[in-house]
Amino acid sequence: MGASDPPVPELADVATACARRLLAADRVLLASHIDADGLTSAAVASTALERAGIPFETVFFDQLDEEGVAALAATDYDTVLLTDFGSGQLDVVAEYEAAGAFTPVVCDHHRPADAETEYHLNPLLFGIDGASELSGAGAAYVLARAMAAAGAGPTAGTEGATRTGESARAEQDEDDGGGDGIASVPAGPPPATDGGRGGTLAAPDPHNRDLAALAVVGAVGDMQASGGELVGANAAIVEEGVEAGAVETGRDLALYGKQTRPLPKLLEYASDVHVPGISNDEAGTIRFLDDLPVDLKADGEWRRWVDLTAEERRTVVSALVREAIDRGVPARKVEELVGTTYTLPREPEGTELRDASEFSTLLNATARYDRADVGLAVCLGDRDAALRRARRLLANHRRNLSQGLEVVKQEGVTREEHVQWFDAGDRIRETIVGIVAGMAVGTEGVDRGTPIVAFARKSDEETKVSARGTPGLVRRGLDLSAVMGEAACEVGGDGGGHDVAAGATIPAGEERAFVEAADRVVGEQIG
Ligand SMILES: [Mn+2]
Repeated sequence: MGASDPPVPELADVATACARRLLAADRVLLASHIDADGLTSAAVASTALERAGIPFETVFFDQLDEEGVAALAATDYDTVLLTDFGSGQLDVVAEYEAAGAFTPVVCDHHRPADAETEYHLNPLLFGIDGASELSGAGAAYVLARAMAAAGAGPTAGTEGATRTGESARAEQDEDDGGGDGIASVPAGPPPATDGGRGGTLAAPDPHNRDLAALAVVGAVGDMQASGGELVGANAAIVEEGVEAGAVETGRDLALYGKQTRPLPKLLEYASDVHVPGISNDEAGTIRFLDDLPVDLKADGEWRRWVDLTAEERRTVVSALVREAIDRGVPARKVEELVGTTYTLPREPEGTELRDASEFSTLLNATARYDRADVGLAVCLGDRDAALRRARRLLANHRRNLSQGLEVVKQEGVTREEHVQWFDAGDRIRETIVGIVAGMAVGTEGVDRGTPIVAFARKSDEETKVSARGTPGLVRRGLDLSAVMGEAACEVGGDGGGHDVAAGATIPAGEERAFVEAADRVVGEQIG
């Protein structure tokens, strides 16, 4: 694939049209979603604008509702670029467009509302799955590539979107529900810092292919690699990133935290594949590692996975695989211990930024606490104040998670026939209750073979619901997106998400009725 070929041919024409519209603007208001995918979307789009010399301002919303669109319309920007949202709100956006408030350029991967607009880049309109094949950041990357190509010289392009895509809906339940405010970030490049612009963006590519690194972080943060690797259009973007030297892929231990976690914690905290005697078992993990011919410490500090030699890594992986088989873990699960990893080679080894999955977690930690400005600055290369702040937010996030897990351990879960549940009230933040529920699965008293439903107080009027399953349950037919959608609908709420993780918002006081409905629907799916 050459640098001048479009990364996703199906989207080439619409991307070119959107790019030309943006390049013709005097200035652009960029609005994006507050989560890892939305932050990376904004970073990709704003870098492309900056490189094209178009002045812009960036704003974030945790939800683009009618009020939000009105706020965009109230500015005096004529061109508004929406990333990682906008399609689902197209009915509202189109009304403002028709009234002459602004020209929208929508770059999204969520299910479009029943309305049309001229500049609408969405994989679902072209038969590409927006839940597994292209993220918001990936769509922004397609746009950024088209902007580089259109800026370099005219390319032929026609429009003519047809609706052929399957509907999809992003997971709702990890959204930061913190407020309905609009978070504004100053226009232009990040403030100059002592270190200047660092990391991936320190070596700009004339074709914007270096931005693939951020697109990969967004896709991973959007849980699009949950099957073990990125596929479809995402994989094409990975390939471009590799060609540009901004991304590396490899086969390695598929556990979270290879860059930053102390070796025992890497294994102990791994929850995707449950290995009895190691997962959630501190003493067991140490015993397991102590038996291996690998030094666990260097200069009195725990070593991390990145500190191990290739030989040592092989030793640990084969011992772990043997242990898993001996402990009766099914072969299919054992295979999941090794997967495709996405590394950002221009970021320093041993930092969160080096690993796409750890990078996305760092971004989520800024987003969940209403600090989109911090996450964006890190994406844009600030390796000083913003990175320090992001790390503090992540440490705080981890503290909140472990306190949340304590709440579940102390209060326990209630078993129904097909689901188990707990109501955290306001003892766990509603923005993290889904993650806590996922972490609780497999701990004492919480069954791994049953979906878990968690409630947390959102406001006096509303309760947040999060549900988590396992890949094994999904293979048996569990679809929590449908469960959350149907059960929420029955009690006057709204829900959706992924098959393995989903969420809903319901009226306060309807928790019991919701559990009954969810229990029934899960029973229909896997009973
Ligand atoms: Mn997204």
